[in-house]
Amino acid sequence: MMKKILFVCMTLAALIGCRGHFDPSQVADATPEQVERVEPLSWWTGMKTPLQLMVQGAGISDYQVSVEGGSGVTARKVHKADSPDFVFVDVTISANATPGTYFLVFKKDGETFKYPYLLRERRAGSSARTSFTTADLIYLIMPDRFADGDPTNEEGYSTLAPTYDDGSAVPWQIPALPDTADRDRPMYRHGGDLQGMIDHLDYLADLGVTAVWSTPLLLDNQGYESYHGYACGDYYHIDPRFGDNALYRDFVARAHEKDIKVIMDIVTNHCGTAHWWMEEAPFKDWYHTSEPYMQMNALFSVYMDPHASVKDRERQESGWFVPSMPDMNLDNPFVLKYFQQWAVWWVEYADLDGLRVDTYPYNEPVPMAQWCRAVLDEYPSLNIVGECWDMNIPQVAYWQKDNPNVNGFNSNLPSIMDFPLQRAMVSALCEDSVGWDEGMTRIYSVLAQDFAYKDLSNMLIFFANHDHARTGDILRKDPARMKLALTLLATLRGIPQLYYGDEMMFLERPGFHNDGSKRIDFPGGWEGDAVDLFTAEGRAADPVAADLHDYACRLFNWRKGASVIHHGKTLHFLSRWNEGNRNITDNTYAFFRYDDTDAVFVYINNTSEDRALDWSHYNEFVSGPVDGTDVLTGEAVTLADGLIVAPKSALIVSFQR
Ligand SMILES: [Ca+2]
Ligand SMILES: [Ca+2]
Repeated sequence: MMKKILFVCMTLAALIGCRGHFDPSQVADATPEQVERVEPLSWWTGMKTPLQLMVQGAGISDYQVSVEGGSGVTARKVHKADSPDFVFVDVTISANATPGTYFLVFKKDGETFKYPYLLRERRAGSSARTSFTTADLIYLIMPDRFADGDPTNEEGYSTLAPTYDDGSAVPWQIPALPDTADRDRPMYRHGGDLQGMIDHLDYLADLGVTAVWSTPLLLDNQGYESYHGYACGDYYHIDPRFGDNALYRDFVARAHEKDIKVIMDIVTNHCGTAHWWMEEAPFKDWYHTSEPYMQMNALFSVYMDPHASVKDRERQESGWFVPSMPDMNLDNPFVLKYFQQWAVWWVEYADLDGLRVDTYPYNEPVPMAQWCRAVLDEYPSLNIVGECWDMNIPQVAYWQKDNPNVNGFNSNLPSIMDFPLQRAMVSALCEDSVGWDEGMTRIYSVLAQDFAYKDLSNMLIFFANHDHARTGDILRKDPARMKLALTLLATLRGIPQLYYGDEMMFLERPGFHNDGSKRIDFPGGWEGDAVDLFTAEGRAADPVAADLHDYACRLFNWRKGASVIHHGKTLHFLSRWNEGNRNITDNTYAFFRYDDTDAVFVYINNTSEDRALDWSHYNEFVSGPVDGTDVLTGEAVTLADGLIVAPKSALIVSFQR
């Protein structure tokens, strides 16, 4: 079905008067053919990031471009592209520039037309915005699978037309959206959206969530499997099946009202084959060619391997992620600039609290490091976490800001995802064997390599995300093991991230086995769902979900106020000891998180038997019995020899030093 909605911005020109010699009423508005697109959609006064507009229109490179209206804004330089249908305009915005609507004026052989451009006033304190830290619990949502708050938008027609602050229409043609909604099919759209996320902010706040990372919400107009959003079709518009730009901003504002931060998922490495610029790109090298098609090799070692071949590096850097996702060429300075100001635009427009960068090491490393620096120049306290999916600790460490790499490379990326710890956690918790390197020893061994990381406080820890099998399935559908996973997430060093539904051990949808079936619909997110796990009444019908939810709720709400967990050091003990001339290993793990005044003792019993605490084993930290508080029950408890910890359970005790 092909429908087009044209937003022609006649009203803007008429709405706002201009000073100076330029009289916009005397000049024709650009038609959508003359100026099809200007990005960024708008900008602000008082920004550090220099503005470079991308203008698309038939034969636009034949025109001279100037800026009229207001004061203090000029077109400094116009760059031609390979295509005559694009120009890039460097715009100078002086310190005394006034906010309001300006006009891009295009002139050629006596022909003149104009295009309105909105310069907003920057919100006070914007550049000093703070971000997600170890004090947060990040909750990862896949919007299509979370909750359907607006059943009328499934075909891509938002209930809200995109508008600027002043109510005028944003010029955008909503493309035909071919992928259909069908909840019976895991790889199709299911209809979850921004309104659904807004509707359940209270659920998140009650759980102890203080930040939301959602998988991409921007337009993904691929014909199939578009629900995940990672094949972008338009970097400046929210997919109408999720809502629109204004609703995204509303979601952030409402999240902030509940002290929940919002982290945007950034994909610079690739777009989708249905992206508008795949019909005509500004430059021939805007993205890496698919002729011949080159598949990326997922080989991050090429950047630090002294023996790496050029061939392997080329495939890593320039190969396509999959045939439906063209690989962007960040070595083209206009592409890099495009993505730098795009990220800044979304932070500023939507009032974001952080960024998550997808497939980080698939981007060209040096331009991507410049991207990070540019974003952080604008927002020095913003946190950015990169997906560096590798199990090799020195290679993961390589990607963190200021890591002393032998080749001098500095990614400028503050935070990295701790994939080695993720694998250790799920492997350990489903193992009952007690070989030297098995069970809980895996976690001990991974954390023992923390010396490799530049900034431990910026390790993002998790036991699952949207690319993994459901942890409940891996942990043999055992709620007790799931509680241990939640315990580790809440008490180990770093910034914890929980994947939606893991608080209640969501399992893969039966009868299917693909990415979509692991990304199941949150029960209760759709009208008519048989079970509603968003509410206590609904959970009452599912005792396992209710019990796990209660456990997670206690744990994460306690963690919110436990600054020793946010900032404390770690002291951990290997559970292996001598018995005669033999080493005995045990499937337990004990550690302290501590600072000068407070401590938390965590003991994970991953065995199938009771374990009696050998408290004197830890006497280098504290000697003699200690009175503390059981974090899970709130009851007083004395840490001493012989304290019993039940099978497959955790003891978490906080005490004063
Ligand atoms: Ca919907
Ligand atoms: Ca790439």
